[in-house]
Amino acid sequence: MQDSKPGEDYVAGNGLLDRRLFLRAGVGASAGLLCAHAVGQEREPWTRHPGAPMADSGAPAKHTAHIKRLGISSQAGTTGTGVSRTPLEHLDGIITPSRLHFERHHSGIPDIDPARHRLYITGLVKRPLSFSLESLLRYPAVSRIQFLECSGNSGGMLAPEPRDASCGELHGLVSASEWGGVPLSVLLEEAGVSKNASWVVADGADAAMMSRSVPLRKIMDDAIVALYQNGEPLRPGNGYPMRLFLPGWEGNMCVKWLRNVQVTAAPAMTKDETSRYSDLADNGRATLFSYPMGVKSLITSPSPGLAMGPAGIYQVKGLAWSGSGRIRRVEVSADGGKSWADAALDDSVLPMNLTRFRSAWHWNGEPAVILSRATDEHGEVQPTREQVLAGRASNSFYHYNGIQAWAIDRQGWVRNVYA
Ligand SMILES: Nc1nc2c(c(=O)[nH]1)N[C@H]1C(S)=C(S)[C@@H](COP(=O)(O)O)O[C@H]1N2
Ligand SMILES: [Mo]
Repeated sequence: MQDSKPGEDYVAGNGLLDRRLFLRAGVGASAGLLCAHAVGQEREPWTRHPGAPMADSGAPAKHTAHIKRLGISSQAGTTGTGVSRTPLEHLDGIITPSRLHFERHHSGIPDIDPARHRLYITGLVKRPLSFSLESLLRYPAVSRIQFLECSGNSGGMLAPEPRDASCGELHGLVSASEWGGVPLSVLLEEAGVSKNASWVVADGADAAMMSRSVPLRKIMDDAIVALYQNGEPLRPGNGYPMRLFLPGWEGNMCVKWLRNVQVTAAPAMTKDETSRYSDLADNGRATLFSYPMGVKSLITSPSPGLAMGPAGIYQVKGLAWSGSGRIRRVEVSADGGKSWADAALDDSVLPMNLTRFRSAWHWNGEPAVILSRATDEHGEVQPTREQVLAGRASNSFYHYNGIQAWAIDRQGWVRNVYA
């Protein structure tokens, strides 16, 4: 790319550059990307004395203390009945550090004694069984990196006027972890599932005793009783000592503090599946169960709260995911959706996981609207906000996966807009 100017690499309107731009050697010098300064000669004070001792647990750098869960809110009169969100705009890669995984509790975090906790398998089985944590640790296990998304994530995008909020505040009810544990099929096979069984009802050991019905097909396909998250035992807020994990399916079915799996012939219509999570249509009908989360993407940077610097070359990066499989493609637009260019996907494109995408953009310092649009391996394309809202009842709330637009003004401030 000797001597070439950014203009020669434009692949879509308003300065979008070839996605491979950042991968080429010498891009810094040739594309005017240099932000580095000349090498200093002075020896810094922290190089003059021995550093701090070891610690028995790691902690983030004190200078990154602003990177914390966002928008923590609890129902009036409670402290643990609500949500905390992942600060998506401050993270890179595809794994959410466990300390920043979003939380959604219907009645706080139970203080479970792992020695007393049991997982029961009951109902339409030949041998009802119970498992301690210790016994589960002896079963064959698997681990996979997969996302978890609350079906209420991005519900704020239904507001008639665009909310003035950050990427994490709007969309931070999604996180991804390496989940490790025992396939539930292994435990059910040991219990011996009866022929007339086709559902299970899973419930948790919290005060809400959250319970959901899950089709047996999904359970036998890829459900796990998760014991590990990012290599360590689950954190209490995410289900310690064990939770149900259903890859790609709405978060509320991934019952935390899993206590009972009752095998049944039909869904139980529990309070947690009749009072919530149905999708209401404007013709008065409802889709009772929507399980896999839709194909979705977001630009995490630039995004509100991360002000731009001077005009020049920027990395546009974000996340894309689909509850039905792998992400095949992510396109980015810098002209409000008039033209699009393919983003580069990081190496790890895993089924039912967050995929990191990146693009290069030459911002000319003028107002711009940037968007991303994902397509999954089945050809499902992320809908626009308008398409998501079409046919929905005005009080319908769950499963929002519309295209997100961020507007950038001349000062470099970024805000949420409806494009
Ligand atoms: N027992 C129990 N399981 C639960 C919940 C709960 O309140 N109690 N919340 C559900 C909801 S609505 C979501 S979105 C996910 C959130 O999981 P996390 O807190 O680990 O992010 O857990 C689900 N499992
Ligand atoms: Mo949820």
